[in-house]
Amino acid sequence: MASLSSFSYTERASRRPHPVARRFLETAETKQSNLIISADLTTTVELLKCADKLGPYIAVFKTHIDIVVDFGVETVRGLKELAKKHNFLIFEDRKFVDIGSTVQKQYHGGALRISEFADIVNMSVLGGDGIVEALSQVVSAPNFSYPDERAFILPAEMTSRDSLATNSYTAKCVDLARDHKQSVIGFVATRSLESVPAASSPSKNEDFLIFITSVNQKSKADKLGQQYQTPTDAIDAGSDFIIVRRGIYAAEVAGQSARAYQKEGWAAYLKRIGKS
Ligand code: 6AU
Repeated sequence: MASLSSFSYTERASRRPHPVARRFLETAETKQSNLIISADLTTTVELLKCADKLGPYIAVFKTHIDIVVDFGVETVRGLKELAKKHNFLIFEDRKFVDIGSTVQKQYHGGALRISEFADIVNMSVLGGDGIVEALSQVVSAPNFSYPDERAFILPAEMTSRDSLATNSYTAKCVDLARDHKQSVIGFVATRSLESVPAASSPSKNEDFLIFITSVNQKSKADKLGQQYQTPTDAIDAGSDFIIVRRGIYAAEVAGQSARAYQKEGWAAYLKRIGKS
């Protein structure tokens, strides 16, 4: 994978990556934010309140839509309106993991209406490449039509202690992404995946986005095996977007905390591209 982490988001966007990747890069640059808030909230009111309050500081709003107890039309409408109002993208952290024909129904047209509101959603490739193929087919079908294109990312590593998503699994994710670059735009990982010994070689203009989760300014771990790194360490490790949940919620004033994460993530990015 060619190293593009020393280029600015704008430069990378201009190299004609996948249209969804381009929107992520352009949004980050416009908002001077590589911050993703992980909104693990369980009611529509809480979810929308969080999106409205933290919207100004973030590039992306990450949902776990299957934990919203009163999910419905209003949830989807509210998320879409707020995404427009604050110019952020939506990442549904659904981690699909079933056979192809099942995930097609879970993603498009199911009760959670994921294809309707999520710019990206992630999937685990535990069952092989059928899942990637299945979801790629959905978004490239002629009758699949939304104003903006959709794409997928692969959790290639996990931040929990003793994760099994390592070595050959991580390498397989890179190979699958290369085989499906018309729909896969990046990885959830703990670092840049450039040095992963994949079976395939990087293509010329390859630019997969790296989303590093489990980012926290103060904590190093939780009691259930979660392991953290700071925003600066995450960006230095090759992250394009940092995902934060408890680091922001745990603060007394979530808006101020989100601003602090935004600032640290952006400063680390400017340093990485040699502009600070
Ligand atoms: O900052 P936290 O620990 O409160 O929350 C981290 C968020 C949660 C997890 O479901 C998610 O990031 N996550 C993921 C994702 C985004 O796929 C992968 C992973 O390896 N670790 C992890 O925590 O919403």
